[in-house]
Amino acid sequence: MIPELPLFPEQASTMAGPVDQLYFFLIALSAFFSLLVAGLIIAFSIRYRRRRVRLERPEDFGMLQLEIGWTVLPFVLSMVIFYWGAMLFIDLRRPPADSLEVFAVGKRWMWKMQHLEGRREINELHVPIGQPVKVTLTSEDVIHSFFVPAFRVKQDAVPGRYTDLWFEATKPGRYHLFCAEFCGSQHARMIGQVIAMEPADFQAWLSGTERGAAPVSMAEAGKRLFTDLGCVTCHQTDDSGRGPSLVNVAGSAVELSDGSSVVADSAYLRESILRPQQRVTAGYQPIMPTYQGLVGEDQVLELIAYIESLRDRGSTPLGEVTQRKTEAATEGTAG
Ligand code: HEC
Ligand SMILES: [Cu+2]
Repeated sequence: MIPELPLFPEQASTMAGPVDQLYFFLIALSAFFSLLVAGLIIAFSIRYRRRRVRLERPEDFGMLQLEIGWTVLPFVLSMVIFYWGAMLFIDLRRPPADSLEVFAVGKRWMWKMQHLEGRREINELHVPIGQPVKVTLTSEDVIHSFFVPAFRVKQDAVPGRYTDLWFEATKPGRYHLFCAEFCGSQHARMIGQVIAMEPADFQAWLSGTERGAAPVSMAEAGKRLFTDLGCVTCHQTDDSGRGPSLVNVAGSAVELSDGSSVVADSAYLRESILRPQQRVTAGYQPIMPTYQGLVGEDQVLELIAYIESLRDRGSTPLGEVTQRKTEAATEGTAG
């Protein structure tokens, strides 16, 4: 009747295996040297315990080969650990270009998730298996941390900043989601689930058919906010407004009034909405009001999704909402 005590969480992502291999290698290496050193201490203290005989020529004890050996071996081992760890880290830090995008906002004490297609969830994240998923994180209050042990991924969600992590789930199931950064009295209850589904089931879930009405996409929701908050009064689809046109701004280089330039990534767009005076676009007056406190982080994400959908290309009419995921995949290197 002893309850099962799993020492290791299930391996449910493509990264789980490689992360565990490095971990076990480090454990084995540490165990080997710990036992070696402990064994030698015991063996030597018996062998060289104090006796009547005095050692005659202590200067003979130097051994060049031994010196070289215990210098070179730790060096090689630490380089192996470094290379292995660095390669894994680089893989973990770089979401593949064809990743599905989802958004998670930490808030004491819950996770608010958004899908580009519009479905929202609290403390649950539905994802398809067999496809990389990039989670963009931020926080409305303090630092939280998005931790899915079965996927071997963990990333802080920092207020005022976007961070991200990615994973590719390998088998359907429900996996624990923890907040791994102490964030207040209810921190321990800031838990949720990542639900990995077969791609077809995920599509059905995403389009909301199980509930009837199709959800409003993030870009559509952002477009509504853009009207409701009065952004349209200054930002038109051409440069006739008091503010610059936002068509094609996302991902492009923006000239600033101090002569420098900046790539309009999501962090810049976010700052432009919440603290417009921080970096003023060249050729414009700093008249844009701040929206800090007026919009939540999830709404900022929707506004950004809308701005990123504003593309002036070929058949897409200005202001029409286009699909962002496919664009991100084809534009990986363009910015
Ligand atoms: C009173 C007019 C006005 C309103 C309302 C306004 N803006 Fe602006 N906006 C500007 C001006 C002027 C600039 C350029 C100067 C600057 O960077 O502050 C600007 C800059 C921006 C930029 C940076 C664009 C670039 O090319 O660097 C973004 C993004 C933006 N606004 C989004 C918004 C959003 C979203 C809203 C609504 C929530 C909004 N603006 C409401 C006037 C406005
Ligand atoms: Cu938390």
